[in-house]
Amino acid sequence: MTESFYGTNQQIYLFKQDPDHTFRAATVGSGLEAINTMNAGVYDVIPLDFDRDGDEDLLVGFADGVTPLQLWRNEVGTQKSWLSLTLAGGGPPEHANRAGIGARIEVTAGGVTQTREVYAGPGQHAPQAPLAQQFGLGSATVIDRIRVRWPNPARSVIERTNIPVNRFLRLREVCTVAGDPTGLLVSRGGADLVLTWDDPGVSGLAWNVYRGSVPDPAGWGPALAPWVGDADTATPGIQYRDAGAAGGSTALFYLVSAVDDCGERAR
Ligand SMILES: [Ca+2]
Ligand SMILES: [Ca+2]
Repeated sequence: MTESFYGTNQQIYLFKQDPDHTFRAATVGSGLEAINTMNAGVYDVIPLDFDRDGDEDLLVGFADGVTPLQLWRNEVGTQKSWLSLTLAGGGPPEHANRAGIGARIEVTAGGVTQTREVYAGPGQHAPQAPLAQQFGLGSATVIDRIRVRWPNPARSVIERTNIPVNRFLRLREVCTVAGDPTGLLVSRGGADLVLTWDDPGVSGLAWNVYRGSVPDPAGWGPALAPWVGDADTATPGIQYRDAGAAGGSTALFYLVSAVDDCGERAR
């Protein structure tokens, strides 16, 4: 999506990118052509997710001096998968780049890698769009990898893998991985085993539940249930129900591990 400021054109254009990286015009039929028929002179277009549903809406300004700002709500963006990623730079206050300006982000999902750089102001007129980076992920159900290269002297890199789609994620340049759960209990509910642990009330925190048939977790497979949250707000703590597990004849061992935007503690 772009605008043309030159000459008397001053119109908005929407383009669709094809897999071969070329673009084709998509303005007609998008609804945005109504902006151009006003002939008010499109002056600035800022993509921003004002309603916090995960897709980019548009704030449109005009050059004629009388037409008020327009806010165009995206009603189709969340029909596909998405990610909203915000960076938080670390470091001492006098040297910090909290917004991560200059960071390079690569998001890989569904066999496609998208690259973004966080920047301040797009040039002429220099309006500042929100710093959250929106990624459209098509029909992907999981993000294979997020890679951030920070603009610090060492160009340090962080990576996160296997992250569910459709979420607002904040990644920090310097992180301390969340601790272990407290108050972990296993109880029997019919044929199921129910794990319960304390909810520390920290936003952005989720839990991976692992299960093995031997005591040493080193030999276990991937998480039985990744990114478990508090789905049942009526019951204190966080619950995970392992359906049918109580009916088996073998011993089961569980491990619950906190995972946040810093990743997960090694086990
Ligand atoms: Ca939106
Ligand atoms: Ca929307």
